[in-house]
Amino acid sequence: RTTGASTSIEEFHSVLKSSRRILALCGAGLSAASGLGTFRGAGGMWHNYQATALATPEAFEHDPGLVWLFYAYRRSKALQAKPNAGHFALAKCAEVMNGNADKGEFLCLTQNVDGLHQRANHPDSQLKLLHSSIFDLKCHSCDYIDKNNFSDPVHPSLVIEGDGPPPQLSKKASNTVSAQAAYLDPNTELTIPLDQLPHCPNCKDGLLRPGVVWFGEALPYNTISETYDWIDAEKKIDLCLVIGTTATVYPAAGYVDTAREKGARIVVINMDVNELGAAGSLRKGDFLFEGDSARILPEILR
Ligand code: BJW
Repeated sequence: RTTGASTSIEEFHSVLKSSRRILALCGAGLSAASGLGTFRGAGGMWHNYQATALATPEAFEHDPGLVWLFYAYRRSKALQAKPNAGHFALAKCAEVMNGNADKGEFLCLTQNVDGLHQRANHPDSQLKLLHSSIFDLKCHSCDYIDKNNFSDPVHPSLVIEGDGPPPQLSKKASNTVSAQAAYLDPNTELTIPLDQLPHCPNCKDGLLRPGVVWFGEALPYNTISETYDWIDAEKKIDLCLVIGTTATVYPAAGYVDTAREKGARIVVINMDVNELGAAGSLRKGDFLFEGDSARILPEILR
């Protein structure tokens, strides 16, 4: 599926030099070198306890404490992590190209919610958080939203002990099939009693939840519309960098095909190129760099 793609950094540099509009789609693999787990594949943090069981509104409605523990753990890990050389290389590229008519435009679409792009000083206007931020909290019942809440623990009942995921998650995960079945059983006990979970300071009634985009939920309206404005501009896209993502979750993955339709060469940077969705079919003119994006991005974006 990757036949014909070039692996030459030299060749890439000469294409990069003449590129005026660059789109990047980032995923969890970009933050792997910062010590944060991915979702799928080898080392996928949800490998044992099914993404779909934890990242849906239905899961939250069924056992909010379990879902909160998953997010409290990831918030805490993200706060301890530092942006890596890949985040910095992207931020620098965006800054150099930003607002300079001669040098072109760079837009980074990230599926990551961990805040590491922002901490690498990626210019805000060149960064779209497709799945929002793990540091936003919102009410599950009313419109209340608390943005950039970096408190850790996020609530006294959500203290994360030790280094690994909370044991409640591992227990449910011991066998993914039966865990899923148990999970859907309305008679299972709640992981944390409702009155001990964070509640909305506005309506008082509703539970607070992580402000991320779960399966079945719409992506933030402004983010999508600004992304389409950029992509649909009457201009060619020269390059589409697909970094550390399986490109299997939509609509994010669809931007790779759209960029291709707008003339872009696809550039895949991934540790494991065997299981890629929308970015899997590379052809002549495309590029493929297999390995850690924290090592590859600084080399290719030099
Ligand atoms: C390295 C590395 C190293 C490792 N260096 N590489 C068709 C069209 C449109 C939608 C759909 C569709 N079919 C189905 C849908 C619905 C659904 C969907 O896409 N499902 C798919 C499973 C098929 N999509 C949705 O529900 C979306 N919403 C939607 O469509 O709304 C419609 C709507 C409109 C109007 C009203 C209402 C609804 C929402 C999707 C939300 C996804 N959310 C999550 C959780 C976010 C919060 C959180 O973080 O917890 O987003 S799921 C999870 O997957 C997370 C990620 O951002 C996302 C993508 O994962 P990613 O980043 O690719 O990670 P991995 O683990 O898959 O890959 C890591 C890669 O890194 C691997 O390739 C490794 O090899 C590599 N790697 N180390 C470089 N060091």
